[in-house]
Amino acid sequence: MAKIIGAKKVMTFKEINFDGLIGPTHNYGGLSEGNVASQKNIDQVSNPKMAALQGLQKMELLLDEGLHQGIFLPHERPYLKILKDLGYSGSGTEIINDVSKSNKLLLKNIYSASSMWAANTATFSSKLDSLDNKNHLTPANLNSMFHRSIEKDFVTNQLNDIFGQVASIHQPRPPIGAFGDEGAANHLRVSSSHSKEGFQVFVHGGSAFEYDKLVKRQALEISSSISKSHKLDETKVFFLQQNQEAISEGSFHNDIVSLANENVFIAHEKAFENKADLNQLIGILKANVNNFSYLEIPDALINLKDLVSSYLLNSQLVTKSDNQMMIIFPSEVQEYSNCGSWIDSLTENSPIDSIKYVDIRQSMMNGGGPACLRFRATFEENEISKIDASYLMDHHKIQSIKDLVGKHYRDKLHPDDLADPSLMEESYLFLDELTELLNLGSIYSFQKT
Ligand code: SUG
Repeated sequence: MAKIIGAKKVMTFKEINFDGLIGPTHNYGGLSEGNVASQKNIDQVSNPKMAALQGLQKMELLLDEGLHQGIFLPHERPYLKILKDLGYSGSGTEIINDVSKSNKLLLKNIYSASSMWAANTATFSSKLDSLDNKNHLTPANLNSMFHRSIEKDFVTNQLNDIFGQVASIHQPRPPIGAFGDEGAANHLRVSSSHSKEGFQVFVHGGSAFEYDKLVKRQALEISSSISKSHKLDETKVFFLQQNQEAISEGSFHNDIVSLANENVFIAHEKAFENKADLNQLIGILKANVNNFSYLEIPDALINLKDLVSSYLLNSQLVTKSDNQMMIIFPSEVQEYSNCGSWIDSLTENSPIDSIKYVDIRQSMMNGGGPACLRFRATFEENEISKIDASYLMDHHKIQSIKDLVGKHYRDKLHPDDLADPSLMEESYLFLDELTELLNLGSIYSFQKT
């Protein structure tokens, strides 16, 4: 019998974004050293309701543009488990009363809604890039800041629940000293398209073995270990060091000074420490990636200070379902004329087709722009159908979450209010009703006791 030779199956990969739903305890605690906005806005009054609605509106924009959109749930805050581990005991109210008297800073830390910045959730590698042909995910240990380091256990559980059928989920890297990992915020993938194998750029602050006063959140050793355990093809993996001046000016993550999507790579002139390493990388990408487009922002046009306060490059560059590229800027960039002149020529000078602006001011005031609020992955359509659908959004679900936010969230919150035990009750009630709305059962520890 004659052999029937079918056409080679073309795999099409689509982008999916998971945003961190902004939790009811969003506040300006001033917890992140090296993060200019967090330090500047310490002890301002936040509006958690507006924050969550702004985040949900950004998700709606992506849905409207035909992209897949999911959410990560807010974490259980206050996180009493940590306080119990530290020796506090009694009822929730007793514990909150005790810690608010003895250690206000600890109270702020266990109340932080920082899990909203989903770019720091994990590092993702596509099966197209892994030698074992599997998708890989490593939850970030977020070891540099106490309030963020307490995210990793719940993150690991959520990643297993959401992506367990489509990816190998690794354990976070051990939380030792300077061996920090801040996830996808320090990782770029450049490829001819989402459906083609890509080049990986891991960006780090330096070696964990080199002591420095500067807070360097991503250690070279961690980036390298992720590359190994994700079984990436070493010939296509690059490690670039963040420019130390950029870190000291407030670029605590690389996604504040550079970004990439498919064949587009944009960086500030001072994003990376070593120009020779960067030039070598650009040469390789030019030679191997179809229509590769590198755009460098000169310091003379937009200096680091303006770049960091506008968050121009913390924008979300996405490929829509019609394969057109869209960039989503935080509305703050419109206050900077130098950013405006650069944006004006963007669609002519690059493969980017359209530009949008979002108002996410509540998150921005803590140093979280459009790119910080989302975790991005690429999957084949049949894999997307294996992602736990409870976490996937449509307009109807977003409206129901908005209604729940409207019912439970405060519109004013000062860090002093964290001492009020009724905030704990309100927060847990919201999370409980949210898990009911999404049919998730009991996933928080307060639901299990
Ligand atoms: O880790 N802010 C976050 C902002 C994270 C931004 N993420 C990316 N660039 N991908 C951080 O510094 C501030 C919390 C406070 O001060 O209350 C905070 O954690």
